[in-house]
Amino acid sequence: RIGCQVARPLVILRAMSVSAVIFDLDGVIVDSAKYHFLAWGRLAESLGIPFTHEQNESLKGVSRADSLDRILECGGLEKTQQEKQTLMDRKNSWYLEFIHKMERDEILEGVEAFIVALREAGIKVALGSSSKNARPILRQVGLFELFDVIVDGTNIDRSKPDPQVFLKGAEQLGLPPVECLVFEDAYAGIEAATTGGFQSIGVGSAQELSNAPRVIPGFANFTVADL
Ligand code: B16
Ligand code: MG
Repeated sequence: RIGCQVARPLVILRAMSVSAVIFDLDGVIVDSAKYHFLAWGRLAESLGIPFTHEQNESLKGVSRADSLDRILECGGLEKTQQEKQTLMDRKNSWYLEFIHKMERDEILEGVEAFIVALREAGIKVALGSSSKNARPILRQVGLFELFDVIVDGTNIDRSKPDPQVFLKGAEQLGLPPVECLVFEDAYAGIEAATTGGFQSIGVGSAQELSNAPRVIPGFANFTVADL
């Protein structure tokens, strides 16, 4: 009992200190979710499977392979591994057509200024994305150089809600998860952060991110002092 009384204030103090911020990419830094929706929608249509915005919402943060499995399951279709690879390649080539046309004005409002302010405040900045296209997207919109650490879909074998992407980020930052704050737009991403022992803030709608300890609509009026 005495041990509990001593430990509790320490935990609270540590939870409040933020030494690094780990950003998700799709839906937090850029709105590429709309391009995933268009590309998956086109693939689903070609297979005769209806694909809605609600389904797209449930694929946020989920890997390409797992997303395809969920879509095929919805349509009651079974494919071989080779056929699945062909379908994923097709979807990705359509997705990349959109990504290659992305402009800097597709960076979500306020997030670049917030990242710059974090760096000025001595807080490290990392990316934790399930996307295998994360590095090209960051380069395309001119944000690549702002990140101290990048972990993406090419570095992990388990996508969100597994915490692997964030745990690798913390490891590369040289920090314990509790000192890192994750910004996420996906329910699966908040789950990953919580399971990994990270602090987290949801970006988007409080209704969709009901598992997040705190939710902000975006970075438009958000400053380092608000952390
Ligand atoms: P790719 P995030 C995730 O990125 C997306 O939210 C998810 O919709 C997508 O399926 C996944 O990346 C894989 O993307 O096909 O580009 O490898 O939100 O974790 O930054
Ligand atoms: Mg996301």
